[in-house]
Amino acid sequence: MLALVGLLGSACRGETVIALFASGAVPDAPDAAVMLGAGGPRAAMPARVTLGAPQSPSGVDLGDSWRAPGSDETAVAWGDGGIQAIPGAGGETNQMAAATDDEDAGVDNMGSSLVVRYDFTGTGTTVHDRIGSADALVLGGASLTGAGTLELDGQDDYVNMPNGLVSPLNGLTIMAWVEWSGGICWQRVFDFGSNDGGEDAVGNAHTSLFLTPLTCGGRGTAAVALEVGASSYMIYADTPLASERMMQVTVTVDPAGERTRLYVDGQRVVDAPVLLPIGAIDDVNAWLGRSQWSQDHHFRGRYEEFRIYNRALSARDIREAYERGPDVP
Ligand SMILES: [Ca+2]
Ligand SMILES: [Ca+2]
Repeated sequence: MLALVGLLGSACRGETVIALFASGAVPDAPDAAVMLGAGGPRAAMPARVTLGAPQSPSGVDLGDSWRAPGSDETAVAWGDGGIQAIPGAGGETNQMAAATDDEDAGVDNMGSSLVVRYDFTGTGTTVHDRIGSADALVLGGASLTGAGTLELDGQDDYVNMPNGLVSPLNGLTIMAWVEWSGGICWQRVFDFGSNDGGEDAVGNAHTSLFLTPLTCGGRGTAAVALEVGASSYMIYADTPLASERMMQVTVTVDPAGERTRLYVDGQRVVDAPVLLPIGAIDDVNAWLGRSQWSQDHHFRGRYEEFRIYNRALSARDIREAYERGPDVP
């Protein structure tokens, strides 16, 4: 049995790459051990460190993986920051080899899983939820265009959604049609969480589930992240989101497969063996276009549609949704 444990640290703002961990059936590795590769890709023998010990490995890149001798278990580097373990995050053996392909796992009841839908129709500053009662409010001076869209100015505009939309969910899909106008890193397509400034304020994030079109630092790509205190799960795309073009972006968190995925225009661009702990989010600040962190800039661009589904949609579902377009749930 492989215990897949997450990593923590000062991710998000950190520069050091981190690791992931297998423990359990690895020969000579007690359950409390972390397998850490520090020798670059496919190192033959990972070093072992103790859970909780801060580490700043060098020579490790995101996506590097190692297989322990005599074991089917694989460790993968997948984040930034120091290393610590999250207890109780058990998993199946051989997670990497078992990477699932759900291309054919589409189902027909996508609509029944849709719990929040904003189409941004109308005028004024109320964004109506077309599924339930989770109406949202536009703040910062922006207002609905009357053309089924919302423009945010990148200065102070954002959308405030009701509390508690995502933390009760088991699986999750967040899907949006947005046109990003580019600009500085760490903008947010969405950010669900909390910070030390309190509700409706910004500060230092306590919890945060977000999608950024562009990370700061050397990587400079789009990323999905979940921060819980000092812990951070970062899942990177290979490129930033394109700017000046309307696109569908979709994040799924799949507890069954213990995976998080990012899709752009119906195509899967990231498939990470990471289960984001959605239930750990204190989502009192549920925003489009605004970060929990006070130093981050607001999103500049246009929203056409935003949806929350209460399960991880399949690749086929997401492709179908993309082909139908933003106005056809
Ligand atoms: Ca729309
Ligand atoms: Ca709130």
